Amino acid sequence: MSNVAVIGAQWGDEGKGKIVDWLSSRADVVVRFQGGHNAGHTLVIDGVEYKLSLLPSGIVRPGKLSVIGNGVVIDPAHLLSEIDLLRSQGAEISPESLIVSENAALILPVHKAIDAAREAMRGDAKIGTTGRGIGPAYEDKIARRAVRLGDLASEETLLEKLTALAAHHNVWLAAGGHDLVDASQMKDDLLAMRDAIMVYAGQSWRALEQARDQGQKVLFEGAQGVMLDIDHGTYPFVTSSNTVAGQAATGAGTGPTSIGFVLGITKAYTTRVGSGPFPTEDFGDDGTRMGERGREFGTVTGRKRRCGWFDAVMVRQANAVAGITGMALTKLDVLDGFDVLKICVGYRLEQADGSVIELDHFPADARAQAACTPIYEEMPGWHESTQGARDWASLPANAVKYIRRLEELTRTPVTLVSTSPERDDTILMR
Ligand code: 2SA
Ligand code: MG
Repeated sequence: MSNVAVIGAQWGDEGKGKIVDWLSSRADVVVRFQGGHNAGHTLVIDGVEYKLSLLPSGIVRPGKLSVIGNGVVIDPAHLLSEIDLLRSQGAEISPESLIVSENAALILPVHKAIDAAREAMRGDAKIGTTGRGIGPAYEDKIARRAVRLGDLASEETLLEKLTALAAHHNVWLAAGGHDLVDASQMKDDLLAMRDAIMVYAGQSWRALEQARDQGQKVLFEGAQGVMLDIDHGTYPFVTSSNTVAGQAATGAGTGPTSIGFVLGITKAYTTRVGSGPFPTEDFGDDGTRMGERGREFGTVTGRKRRCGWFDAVMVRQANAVAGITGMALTKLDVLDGFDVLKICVGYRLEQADGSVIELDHFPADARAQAACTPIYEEMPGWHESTQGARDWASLPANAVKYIRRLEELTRTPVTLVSTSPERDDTILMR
């Protein structure tokens, strides 16, 4: 196995957790490279359920090195509580098994407050963020005023940076009638966590350099999905980081040549949480059935996910921009029992002059994205159960046809198919 990057190819929640766990059992190093605790995976190992949102999935497996790369935004209080929770469940977490990049930007309580205030201001146009302060923390990073993990080492540096940060944010907070933030209070709160957290501070690039020198296998663990990418997604209804495979290198401290295979996790239908365009969303019985059969509720915020048909136009585009080598098709069993399956193969878009054009790609403009209506191709469904299928031969003929058609339309091979949350209910293709 070469080094693998796992990327969600839709809007997150594609079922990365199971696949990442399966791959992390074969890797030596597991690294997160973007996002923060807005991600959420549930892993079930030997009957114990672990909920992870910031820590890499390797953390629950003895003998693996977990790395939180520089591209991640870290809420230090959350990091410590997640470590405590996993420890209480028996995971062994030590500075030998966990390295957190010293140049990762921190999420502070002020970021969470700004996230909430902005969402309230947006009203109906709200993005539907996870409310974790992710966006405002990335803004500060890009604006070069972020406090980074390594800054905790010096009380003086910390106070200096927090003073500048408070001065910046208080202007806006005051104007909106919000509570102001106090630099010295923030400094004291961070210093109270310093000893517990700094034992893990290190260089993610060095961990990857060592892995390379020792011929170890690295798994790059993506969060969210390509359509939530800050550049390539449904902007502005996106998260504030790059979620594509290119970011795996940048956000971990290595180069693109370190990544051998990019596995795109793709649900056999489509879901989305939060607001924003979703051309194939189904508001009728079919969407309801997908939501119920697929138990489509968010891991982080518990929100109900919007459901709809597979969008081959979007996934083809996602596969191209994310550099996806092969797809893992998940939750195929949720489609059991449908008479007819629809696949989106293009969009219709009405122009200002009333004429209608057809598109073979998802447009960049937000208005156009929202106005796209899907052009569907229909395929016969199957009534047999695919749940728990472990080999290609046991899939109904129509399920095989469906998968083959998705490969053609997205121009990407399906590398594996997942037929239940159980690790072994996975079909490896070719
Ligand atoms: P934010 O909080 O600024 O990142 O929110 C911006 C938008 O991004 C969406 N978002 C997500 N959508 C689906 N899943 C997410 N996390 C997964 C989970 C994790 C995963 O909860 O299971 O699959 O890796 C996630 N995180 C952010 C959010 O709904 C807003 O639309
Ligand atoms: Mg998830």
